Amino acid sequence: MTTTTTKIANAIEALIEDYHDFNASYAHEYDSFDELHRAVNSNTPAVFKGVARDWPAMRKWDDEYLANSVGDIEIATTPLGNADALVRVGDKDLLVEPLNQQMSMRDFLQQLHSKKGDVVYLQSQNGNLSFPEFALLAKDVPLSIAQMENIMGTKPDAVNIWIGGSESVTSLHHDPYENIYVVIKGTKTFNLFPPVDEYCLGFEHYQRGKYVRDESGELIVEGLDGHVPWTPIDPCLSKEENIERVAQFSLSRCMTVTVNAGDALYLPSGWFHHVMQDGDPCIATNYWFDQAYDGERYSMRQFYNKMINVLRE
Ligand SMILES: O=C(O)CCC(=O)C(=O)O
Repeated sequence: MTTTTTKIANAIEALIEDYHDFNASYAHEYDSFDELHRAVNSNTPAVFKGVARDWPAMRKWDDEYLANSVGDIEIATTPLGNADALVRVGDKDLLVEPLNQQMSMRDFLQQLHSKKGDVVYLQSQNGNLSFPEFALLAKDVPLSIAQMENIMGTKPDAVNIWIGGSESVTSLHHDPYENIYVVIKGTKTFNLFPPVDEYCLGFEHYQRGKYVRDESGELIVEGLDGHVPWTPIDPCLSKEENIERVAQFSLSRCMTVTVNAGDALYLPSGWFHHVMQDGDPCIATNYWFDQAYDGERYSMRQFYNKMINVLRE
């Protein structure tokens, strides 16, 4: 490192330390969305207890109702529950997308409960709750969160439904959305890192890949063109193991938040999240509101990202 890059690295490390000194390492809890503006203003995660308690979905969404209300759907299929995750192929890691398969809701639930063979996860992340195949389920949840609409001044960009089991884990990533994530059945556990910890996560460019079936029906990885930035950090490993992967990880601080059925998590834009689940099945809906681009936050994050890239060159 030159003197200048050492000075930049020192300044970034001081920034991370300051952030962790001034911010709680736990998510605040509230009883209603009336306090949502506090969390959104400070861009910090918060749990809203029992806010979905009276949603019809909470009492209606059992297997039989789901199977009778929904026809064919697109399901992410992987060998180990690792959709959009790094997979070692030969001597390198690829960022591998799941195989998307059409199946009926009934077959999907059966496969999910069997815990045998391929791991299936309804996680299409494309605003699926507004699609015709989910029209009946969409009547059982609000199609927006009024308090968030007031704060953001817009409707959600996407409303998604997620149905999975404990084998499925969502690897560490971040999104440009303000996220209201509501658990209907089961439990979700989020491992969260603030945007300032980007420096600690050691993003690198990985070749893209996808799961396909070979002639025997086995899921295998096929390489794709193009590379994407991704982090090798895996919160399921110990801190020491992650530090071996990225030395700067020692400066990071993980906030672990458990969200139970009937509760909602406000997951602020730009926060890195790794998600695990329990429940047979675990069901959630989430509301993605586009992040704000005015003010300083977005521009400062772009600048920070560029500074980190300078250190990597
Ligand atoms: O529930 C999950 O598995 C992932 C959720 C997620 O990544 C998101 O809401 O942005």
